[in-house]
Amino acid sequence: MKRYWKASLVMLVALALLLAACGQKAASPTASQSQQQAATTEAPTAAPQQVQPAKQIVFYNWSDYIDPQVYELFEKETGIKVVEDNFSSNEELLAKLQGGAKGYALIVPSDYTVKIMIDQHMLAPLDKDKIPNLKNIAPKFRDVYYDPGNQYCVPYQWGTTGIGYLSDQVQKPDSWSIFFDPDPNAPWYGRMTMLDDAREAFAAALTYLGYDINTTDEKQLEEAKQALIRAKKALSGYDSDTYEDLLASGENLIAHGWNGDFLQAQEDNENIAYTIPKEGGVIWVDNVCIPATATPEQKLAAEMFLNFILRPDIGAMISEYNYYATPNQAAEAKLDADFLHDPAVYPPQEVMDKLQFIKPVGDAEGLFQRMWDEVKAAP
Ligand code: SPD
Repeated sequence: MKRYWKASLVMLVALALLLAACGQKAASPTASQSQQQAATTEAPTAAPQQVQPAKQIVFYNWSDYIDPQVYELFEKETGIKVVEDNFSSNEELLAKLQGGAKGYALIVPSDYTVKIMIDQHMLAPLDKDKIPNLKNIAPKFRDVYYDPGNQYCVPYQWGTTGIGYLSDQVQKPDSWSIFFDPDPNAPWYGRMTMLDDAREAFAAALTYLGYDINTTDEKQLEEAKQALIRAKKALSGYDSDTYEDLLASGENLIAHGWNGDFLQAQEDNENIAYTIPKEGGVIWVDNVCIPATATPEQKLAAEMFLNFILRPDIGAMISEYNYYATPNQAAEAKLDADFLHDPAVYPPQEVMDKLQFIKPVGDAEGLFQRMWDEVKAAP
């Protein structure tokens, strides 16, 4: 159900991007000295003009990742409308912005993609004076390798990548072999999906093979590619947006995916379960950042939104909706004990020890992409 409200907004996004480009402004509040300066760089001798926040901003986000009520509350409080557009993988987000897309005020890259974007000067540094609620971020999310001191991004949610399944029809899959050594006679053969995501798909295959998920060794990557091609025969498709719904409806029995998405889908089918195979899985942190292409007006409105979602009540509302863990310790304090003790959200230490972060691999990103294209093109 959650995605239907969004479908009706799709048409609005194009219009919103257009309006965003026009730099429309909301009535209040006023901006800081530093933004006044940014807005007047073209005419340094002229009297500084006050930057007003944009009336409407576009948030480029993963699907089903925020409670739509957050937008309503924010608009009520500030007069600023947030319109959402969606992407399905970090690589799609990166390619879109590298391709020159403008008009987005907020984006949600994962850890390794934040690093790539910072290195490529694609993000605007945050004006922390505008985001006092940054103090709510838990210390371990402040000095992250990809953005030390949260100079560019606000940590949004964190989670894991593993396997979701219908527990009334499938025994708990304890190994990635369910994908990479598929049994053609199993009832789930042809009723499984994998994420449509190069780095995530290779991470699953490399973990199964016992390799580092950030390897750049061509022989290991070739082995992983062959494993992915073997798995492909047992899949109904690659999907990063509706895979949990396809489980909930019973169309599929097993899916590679992100923990919170499966937990959300339990609202529609209580038999959905989530596990991290014995070989391990991926751990990640998604972050909300402002693209360097944002206008001063969009940036100010975006910083107001960042401060809003960092409020403890709003942070808790977001986790209650998307079932992902929050890096916001003040919000965490407001969440139910059941949520905080759910091992599918907060894996126990022995599972945490088997999780790896996807990291930037420099020039080898191209190798991953080429091999992924070969997997996608394989019969
Ligand atoms: N439905 C929202 C899912 C967000 C997942 N982002 C995680 C990306 C890790 N590579």
